Amino acid sequence: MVSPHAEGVATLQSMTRTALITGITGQDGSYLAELLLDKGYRVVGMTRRSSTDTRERLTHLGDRIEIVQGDLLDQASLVAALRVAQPAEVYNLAAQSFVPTSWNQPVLTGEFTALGVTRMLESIRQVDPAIRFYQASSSEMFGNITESPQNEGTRFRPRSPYGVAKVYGHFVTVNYRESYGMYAVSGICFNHESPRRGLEFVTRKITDGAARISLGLRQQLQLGNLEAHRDWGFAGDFVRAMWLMLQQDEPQDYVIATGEMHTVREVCEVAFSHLGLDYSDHVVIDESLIRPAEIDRLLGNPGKAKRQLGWEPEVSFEELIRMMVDADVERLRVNPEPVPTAVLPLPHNLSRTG
Ligand code: NDP
Ligand code: GDR
Repeated sequence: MVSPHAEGVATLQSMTRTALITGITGQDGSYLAELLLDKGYRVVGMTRRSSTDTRERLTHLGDRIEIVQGDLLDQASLVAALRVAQPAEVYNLAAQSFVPTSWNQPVLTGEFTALGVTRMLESIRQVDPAIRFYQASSSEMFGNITESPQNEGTRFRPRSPYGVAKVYGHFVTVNYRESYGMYAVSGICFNHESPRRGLEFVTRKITDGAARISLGLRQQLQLGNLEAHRDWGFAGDFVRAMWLMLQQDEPQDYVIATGEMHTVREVCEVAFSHLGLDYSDHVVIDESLIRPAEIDRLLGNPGKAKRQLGWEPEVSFEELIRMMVDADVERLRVNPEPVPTAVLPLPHNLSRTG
């Protein structure tokens, strides 16, 4: 952990700072906004125009945050957002973040998740190159792993259009740091989850499914590869690392992970047993959910973040899954909403959303 003194000093320094968060309506955006508000920041979130309200994860923050419109596809809107917000720090969390969708919409994924990073970096260079920049990089970049656990020096061999796009975003961030001396860093984050995780991602799909089954709202849960191994942590812990990365003397990239690996099957075991159920009575394998190119195992080595940032995760794997199950049971008890309409499978089984 960072020493109480160091954290206190950094908090004081940041009291009047403004942060611009892209992707503020997403899981991480909501936790990061909370963290920065607690530290005394003025928080401005960038959202794209939509015909429906996407700010569900932010309602509890009321008018404590400000919103500016902008889209990663439109550079002029990014320049305008920076001019209006005048941030000292930009956290670029916006992306097309669901891996299966990236096989169906590879070009759009590249536009958002790869070129969107360059558009934001160019906009910063134009408006105020002193702005500190955080890029949300991903363990998906490691793909077909060459060593385990993975660290900052491990080779990238991505296995999906999403992973490829994130590699581009990662290297262009490094490049702007090296080319222009900008404070631009990349957090190579392993999977992180929470009760606010999107319903199509596997942990939330399982905790929501187990909660529904326990309440008699459904009987079965369809899943893909139960043997996939991932290093899962709590999103609330991970956003602390993002902030710490922008408070250092020198800009550097860090792996953020728990250093523990579990299988999708273990997520099922913990979630269902927390509700007194046996997952094997309810989980069925749906071949269409198996990915065309799977990553079997990902395990991070957070040693550098621990040593240099004083960062450590505080929520264990079991605590995380139980927290998510409890939140889903509570939510569905109050409002037993129907299972969302399924998305029709397209050829090659590549379109199934969760
Ligand atoms: P989410 O999918 O929950 O949120 C993605 C956000 O990006 C949403 O706010 C979405 O807005 C926004 N967005 C998408 N496209 C655009 C666009 N063209 N212009 C502006 N905003 C856009 O992701 P997470 O919070 O889970 O993840 C945050 C970031 O971290 C992502 O970049 C993700 O790839 C990366 N990451 C996540 C990990 C995880 O385990 N959660 C691990 C490693 C990396 P809208 O509400 O309008 O859809
Ligand atoms: P991931 O997360 O692809 O790692 O990307 P996801 O939860 O979608 O999948 C994790 C693993 O679970 C297996 N799996 C299933 N996945 C989904 N979604 N639905 C299923 O039914 C299912 N059954 C088994 C998958 O095959 C996979 O192996 C997340 C995203 O947040 C990215 O944006 C981020 O970069 C990475 O984590 C790190």
